[in-house]
Amino acid sequence: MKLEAVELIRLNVPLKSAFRTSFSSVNMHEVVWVHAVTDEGEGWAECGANDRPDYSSEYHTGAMAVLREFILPDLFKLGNDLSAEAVAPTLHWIKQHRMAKAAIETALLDAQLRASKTSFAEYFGATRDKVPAGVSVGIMDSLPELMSFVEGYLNEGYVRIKLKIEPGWDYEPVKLVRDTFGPDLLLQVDANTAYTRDDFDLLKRLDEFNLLLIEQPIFEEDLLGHAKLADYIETPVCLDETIISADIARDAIELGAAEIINIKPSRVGGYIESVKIHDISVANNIPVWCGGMLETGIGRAANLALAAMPGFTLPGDTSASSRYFETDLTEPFVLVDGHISVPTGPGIGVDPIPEIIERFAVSREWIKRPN
Ligand code: NPQ
Ligand code: MG
Repeated sequence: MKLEAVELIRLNVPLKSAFRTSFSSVNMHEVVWVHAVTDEGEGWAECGANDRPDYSSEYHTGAMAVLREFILPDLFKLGNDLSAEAVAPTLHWIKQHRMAKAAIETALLDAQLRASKTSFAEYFGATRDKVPAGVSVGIMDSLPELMSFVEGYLNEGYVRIKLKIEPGWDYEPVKLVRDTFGPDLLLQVDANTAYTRDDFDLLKRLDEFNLLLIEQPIFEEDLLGHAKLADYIETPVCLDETIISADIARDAIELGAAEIINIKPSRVGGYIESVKIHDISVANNIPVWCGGMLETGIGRAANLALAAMPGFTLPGDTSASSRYFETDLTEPFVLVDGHISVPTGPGIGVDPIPEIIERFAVSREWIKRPN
């Protein structure tokens, strides 16, 4: 395969309701798409970076710059020796920038698999044609507002509720949701690193609610702190922001810092590394689930294929398009009896809708193979 050109598209997609976490509150989802044109066909992918370096060190304009200045020049140089599998080894000299790397690796994987008429699900060895859907519920201004959203999602059929927490918004909302919807509700929390080692006793109080897991309670680089917390509380500790590679996943598991792992392909450098983390986790009996970055249909399609792999034994943040958007930029992903169907078509299995791209695009830039 040979890379001919890449289009970087910036899109501003309004959210149906504000999404507040311990690190931001947004009502517009700004996203970058990577559209790869090769001699074997075209591929599409979504960059997981936010517009600000708040979830991770990466952000839109930074990701576009590293693609433009370092990543794409190297991939053009590969000529016909390019493949999705060649991306990570070729770009190994570039430190971090995993979300930027993941975006081009995924777009090339989409082009490669569309050409070979293979779906992402087949490429990953997925074993399910639909996956159970959880939903991530942001921090709200009041408990009644939270309850109305949670009730709405349960009425839609979501099989698992994830509550965003932060100091001052933790024990009460969790207690109210557990007491209101009962002991059988699959319930978990996500702190996005909002607590410290001084909060262990506060976090231990959440043990009374029989949560599936507590996600990323403290600073992402504090592996030992998560291992100590895992020893100190009953609720399983799940890592998100910390797990940026298969090597870190292996160490976190060995240290006892990761009892469950949230796999986000963009965060770990792509789907090929995600499969490695899946395999390491299965080998160590560590459950994994597919996390989300508020993806549009282009990113959501690929995540659903990954979430259909055998080791993804917990419901993911693989929610329906309607969780975030009035209008998605591909055919919408719809919740049916708490599940979402895995695309079966070649590559990611969905196509962007040109007129909707036009509605939300704020910039489009082509980077062509140098002569
Ligand atoms: C998480 N995802 O699991 C992330 C947090 C996140 C579904 O909770 C814009 C603003 C994009 C906030 C992407 C979910 C975001 C965002 C992800 C929060 O930690
Ligand atoms: Mg998280």
